Amino acid sequence: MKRLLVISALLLACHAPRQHGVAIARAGKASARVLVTTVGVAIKETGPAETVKQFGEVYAFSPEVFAVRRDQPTQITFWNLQPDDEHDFMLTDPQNHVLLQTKFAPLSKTTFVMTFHDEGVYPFYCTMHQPAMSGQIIVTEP
Ligand SMILES: [Cu+2]
Repeated sequence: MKRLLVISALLLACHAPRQHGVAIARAGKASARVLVTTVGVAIKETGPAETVKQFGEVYAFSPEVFAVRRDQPTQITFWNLQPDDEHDFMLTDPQNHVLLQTKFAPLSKTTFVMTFHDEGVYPFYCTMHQPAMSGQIIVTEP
């Protein structure tokens, strides 16, 4: 009987509720910080004109790949450096379900505190500037 109780307790511990997904807030305490900027790689105002003609305007997130730790609240701030271009940010989970979609106005700073509860690769995109303006958040073990 005692043995059965111990096994039951162990099973309960293994099935203790654990939060899945990602918590996204606009503010809060964070123990890590990442700053992501938007970069004009080839744009109509400054060229190179031949590149814009061939590829269209090309923008990128910088950094476009970064790592965060699972269960660690991480402040992620976006600076849209373009004075006259809007960007957006669509974050998905590893199964491509959309977790967040938001816009960044020209010359804006936008901050989130994100806490990922599952390890994996989380793709993100600016849907206005595909395919170049894309990236990934890699969630690693704590
Ligand atoms: Cu963009």
